[in-house]
Amino acid sequence: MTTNRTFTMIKPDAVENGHIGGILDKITSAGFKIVAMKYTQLSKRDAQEFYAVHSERPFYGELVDFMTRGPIVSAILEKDNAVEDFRALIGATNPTEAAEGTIRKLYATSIGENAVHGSDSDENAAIEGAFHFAGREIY
Ligand code: RTP
Ligand code: MG
Repeated sequence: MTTNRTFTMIKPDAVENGHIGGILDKITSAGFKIVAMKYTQLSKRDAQEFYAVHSERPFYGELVDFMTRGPIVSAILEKDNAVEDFRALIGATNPTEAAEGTIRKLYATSIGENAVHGSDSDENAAIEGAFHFAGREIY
């Protein structure tokens, strides 16, 4: 699969723990170019809509509470094969299963509070990017 853009968020746990700089360094050092970025906080409604695909899962309420408890950094990233390469860079959902050197291995706290989001398909990357950014905010 090849694509050139993906969408990410640095989640509230990583912001609280002072890891914005470390995570952005990993992202840009891996060859991703930032084409849109903002520091913002999700409302409950935003988080419910963003994670609607998980609405029947037992962790949905906890996930919405977590993702709205403090600011996040959201960004659109550009690179060849962006979606797949970024998922490799962040590592497994559960940091105890994440490979050495991945962002989640380095910075995540738990399976729920796992430092970063990465889109799981080209289609979702486009939907998620458009959810967070107006066209004029993307360079
Ligand atoms: P993400 O969407 O954030 O990039 O993470 P992912 O694809 O690796 O994982 P996904 O299955 O899409 O789950 C979305 C987020 O929900 C939280 N979660 N908590 N407590 C739990 O068992 C649990 N499982 C998932 C995590 O914040 C996960 O990233
Ligand atoms: Mg996911």
